[in-house]
Amino acid sequence: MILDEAARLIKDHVFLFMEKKTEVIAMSKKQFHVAVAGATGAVGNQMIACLEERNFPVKSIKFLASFRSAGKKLSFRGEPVVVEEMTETSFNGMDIALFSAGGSTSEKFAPVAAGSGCVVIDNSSAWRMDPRVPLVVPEVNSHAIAGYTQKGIIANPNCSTIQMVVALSPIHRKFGIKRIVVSTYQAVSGTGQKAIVELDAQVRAIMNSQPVENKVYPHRIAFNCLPHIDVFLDNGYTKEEMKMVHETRKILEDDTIGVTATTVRVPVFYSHSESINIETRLPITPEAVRDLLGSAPGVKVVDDLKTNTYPMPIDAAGQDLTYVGRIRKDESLPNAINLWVVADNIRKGAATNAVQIAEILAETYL
Ligand code: 25A
Ligand code: L14
Repeated sequence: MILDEAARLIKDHVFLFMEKKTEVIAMSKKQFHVAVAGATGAVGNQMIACLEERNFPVKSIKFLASFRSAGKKLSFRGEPVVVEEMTETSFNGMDIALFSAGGSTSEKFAPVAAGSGCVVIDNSSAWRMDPRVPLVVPEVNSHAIAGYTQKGIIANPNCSTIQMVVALSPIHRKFGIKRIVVSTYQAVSGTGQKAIVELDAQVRAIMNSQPVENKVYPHRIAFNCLPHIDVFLDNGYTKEEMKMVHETRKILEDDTIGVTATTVRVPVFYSHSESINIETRLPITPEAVRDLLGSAPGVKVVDDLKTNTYPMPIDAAGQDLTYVGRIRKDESLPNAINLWVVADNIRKGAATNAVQIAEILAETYL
């Protein structure tokens, strides 16, 4: 009894001490005025969730979208926040803006925000290849964030590129990747909220023998695959495929890497999957890759054939890690490996990556 009481007292004391300590840390931590542009969209929604979950040091929050959503109420840390229409003056007094409102919106408003002293972390493709704009995946090239001062903008890479470089960067550093051949199996959520609604509606219509409508994609996506993501370019590739080529080289800071991609839309709601084949300069084995990725930041190896264990979109959805499995030798070439890589395109592929960048920016540079 007495011992119990003593244990409780000690516990209370330790608890009190810990509480005091957290208070001191919280007080000494800088806090920031944060704006989320495109707050009502599929990615914006998860950006808000990530800021909450990761306890980002927010002093004030502002949710921006188009006039269509102005006046709508969202919540942040349990408090209601009214969505405002994004205008030229929205960023006055803000420190950091997370953008996910489409390419043309970013093109117009990111420089406006940066001009008013607010650092932009942009999720669109508008600024990614601008040499004055760092393109960042924190696990791979967080040092590049320092370059934000040139334009006040940091670009978040394309979702398919992010998960690929998280898995391949450790391999590239150790074995030198010569060439990447990648095919993607991309979820509809990449296209935004309207595509999530379209897949859902088409599946219901088909199961109920109703007529099927397609407005977002040029063909039905339910029970189908479309080898077509973003627009077609003059070289016969899609823009999504060429983003994977150019962005991978920029992030890995190596223009000698050959990349060829086929990007495919599949009827999955969340998480992109990728079949990746790499050829390396140095001899490589599946065991070495498994070892290396076993301790790589942001990666989880899920690869146990005996129990039919491999990464799948339904398991990756809602998670922040990049899952790698089916690691095996390409028997058609001397130094080559095949892998299967899966990650949540809205979380690590967009929102989580952007908030991770914001954390480093806030902690180290602001
Ligand atoms: O322009 P792009 O690059 O081609 O981008 C296309 C779409 O891809 C998504 C995003 O869709 C975008 O619209 N997206 C962009 N980058 C992405 C990425 N990296 C990405 N998806 C994944 N990964 P979304 O619908 O999920 O998000 C759009 C958000 O942007 C806000 N927005 C749009 N135009 C804006 C703007 N904000 C400020 N200024 C502008 N000019 C948009 O807000 C949303 O938050 P909203 O208020 O326009 O939409 C809220 C709801 O209204 C519905 N809706 C959208 N368009 C229309 C509409 N309703 C009627 N008519 C319309 N024309 C939607 O259902 C939305 O939920
Ligand atoms: O970030 O899946 O460049 O339709 C644009 C197209 C994200 C995914 C980007 C899609 C993308 C997207």
